[in-house]
Amino acid sequence: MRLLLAFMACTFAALHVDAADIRIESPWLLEPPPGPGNAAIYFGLRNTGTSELVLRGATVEGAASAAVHEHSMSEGMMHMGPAGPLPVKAGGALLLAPGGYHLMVFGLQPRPVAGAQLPFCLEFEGGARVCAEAMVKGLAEQ
Ligand SMILES: [Cu+2]
Repeated sequence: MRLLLAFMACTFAALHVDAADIRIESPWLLEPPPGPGNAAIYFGLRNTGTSELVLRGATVEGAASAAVHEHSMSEGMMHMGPAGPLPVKAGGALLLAPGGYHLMVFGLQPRPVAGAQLPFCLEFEGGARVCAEAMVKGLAEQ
């Protein structure tokens, strides 16, 4: 019985993640150079709810695909690659910023230009989905 209760509590916690508890703060990206249309979106992610959030994936308007990436240093070189699902504690926040986590976007068509807004949606464990518009900045404004 105790096991069953624990299982039910977990299920409830996962289902209880509410889009209203998730804030995407100041999303932006640098205008991608001419070419394949790859870019990195940066933003703050705030969890105002009472259960942990787990960022699983994303969709970006006009993009072939998008994934959470992480920059890391090894042997004096900057590398980047896919990051696992990212947890954000209840009441906590996570910053996706240059040199760290970012939302990697591949194959953006048409290529967004400085001054435009790029719509995107984040997907969380439990099914919550939150959308925002990232501001496209020119090289001089970053
Ligand atoms: Cu990347």
